[in-house]
Amino acid sequence: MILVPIFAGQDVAVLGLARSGLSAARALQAGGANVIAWDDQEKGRAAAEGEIELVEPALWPWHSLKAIVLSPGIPLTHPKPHPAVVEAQRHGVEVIGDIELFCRALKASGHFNGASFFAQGTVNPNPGLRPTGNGNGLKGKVPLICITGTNGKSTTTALIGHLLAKNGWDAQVGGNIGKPVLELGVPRDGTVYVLEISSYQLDLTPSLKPNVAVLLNITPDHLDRHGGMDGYVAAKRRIFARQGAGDLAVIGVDTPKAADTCTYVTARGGPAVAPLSVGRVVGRGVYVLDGMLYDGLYSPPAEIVDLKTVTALPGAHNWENAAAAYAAVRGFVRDPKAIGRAFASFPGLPHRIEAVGRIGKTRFFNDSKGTNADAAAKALDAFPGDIHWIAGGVAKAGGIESLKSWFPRIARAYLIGEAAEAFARTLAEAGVSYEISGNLAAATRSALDHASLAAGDEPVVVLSPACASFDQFRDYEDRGDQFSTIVRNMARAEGAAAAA
Ligand code: UMA
Repeated sequence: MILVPIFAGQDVAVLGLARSGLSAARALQAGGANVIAWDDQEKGRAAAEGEIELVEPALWPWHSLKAIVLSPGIPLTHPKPHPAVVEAQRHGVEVIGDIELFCRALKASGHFNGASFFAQGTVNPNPGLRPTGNGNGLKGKVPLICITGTNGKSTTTALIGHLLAKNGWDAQVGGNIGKPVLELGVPRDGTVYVLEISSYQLDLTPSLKPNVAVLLNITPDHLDRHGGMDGYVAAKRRIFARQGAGDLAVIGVDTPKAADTCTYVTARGGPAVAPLSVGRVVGRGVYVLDGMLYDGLYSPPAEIVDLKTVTALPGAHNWENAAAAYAAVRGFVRDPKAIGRAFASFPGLPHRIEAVGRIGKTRFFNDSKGTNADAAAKALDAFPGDIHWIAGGVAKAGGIESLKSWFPRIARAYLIGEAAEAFARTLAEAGVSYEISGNLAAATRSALDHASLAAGDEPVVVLSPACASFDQFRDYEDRGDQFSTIVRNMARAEGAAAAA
């Protein structure tokens, strides 16, 4: 755990007591703050019972509070701010998140390498940089790599952690990916913090200043929480807001809003900018052509790794993640080929087109992280056809309209959750076979029954819901775990071994 001593002896309130909030309350309390906390749900309060003082916001000492630490899932501005946020604003109390606490704690400890990790104006001036202990002169300064984007940020974050670890660094990976930042290890020689940061977290982290900031792509998502697309783009751009000379901005240019951001950051000046593309050559950037990753940061461009051989990164959508991860770690490893070699041992991530079993000729893939249409498109794109698609939950704006070009690959759809009726209408109009299965167990069973009878050799059942999970599950991980369990149980019942 990372202690947060910056509010020692002062009153701080924590709102929300799940992963982020509970870790923040503990880190603040261990750092000497007078912590009071609340969760609107009994379950959240129970988790802190006996450990943190529970006081409901109506009774908070607003005149002495120094800050409110808000969990990222609690509305800050839209659809409407949580009443405690309104009250905080009325009393001039700042509202921040756990990653802001992390940044301030590191800065206060003297560990934070706020500037000049890279020499000014260059992308990779220091290929000799190695973990401390090998004499790189960092002297306890800890680099910070932050990753955001609509899709692919967890895979990219995990991949960056993997590439660094394989090259001798103590990569501490956390943030939106699941492990709260304050639960990461304390800095030691060779530590690099690698944080996935959501748009919600960016809104709560005003002093964030990553040495390397990665923006993968921007497509519509979380619009209700940001009051529309402009608010969402503004939140994403905050990752670059405090970067300056000596920092690096890695930006995908294949979605228009991210490409605009690349132009904006370049024009504004400050960090060196490394653009990324899949499908076209970008000057002073990293790009992928037909699966081959090229380092074009320097001249002449160099072939680094054929991504088609990397089994844990299936589908072309992963090529953008790979390019971003390579660009982000390029300055940390002397030999670029050593980065290329490390891709092969990447184990992949659960819930992202994860192979979870086979029953007879039917293979099952858990892509529960496909919480919006764009992410589901990536999963549908990874298979040529004969797809038995399980979808539904809490729909995002636009539903599955944007997936029409993948509909010919779908043998049959199995719809669950609140979105089932709306998705059924879209599929019916396009002449796609579907059923409203209701729940995940019924959908998976029916998908197996239909897939077993399919004429093709390799039918696939893919859970890629294009929806949030909250109507039927705790979160997308719970949904994916339940799917894997259902598949395993069916395999056992069928007398078949569920082998990934
Ligand atoms: N709560 C209230 N009042 C409210 C709303 C919620 O008290 O009005 C309470 C809930 O009862 C609950 C807690 O707040 O106890 C939930 O907080 P949270 O939703 O922030 O959940 P955490 O477990 O703390 O997880 C958060 C991130 N969650 C969100 O951003 C929604 C996790 O990202 C992250 O992994 C974790 O911190 C550790 O950093 C998840 C996510 O879904 C994976 N992220 C979104 C995404 O990727 O699309 C942004």
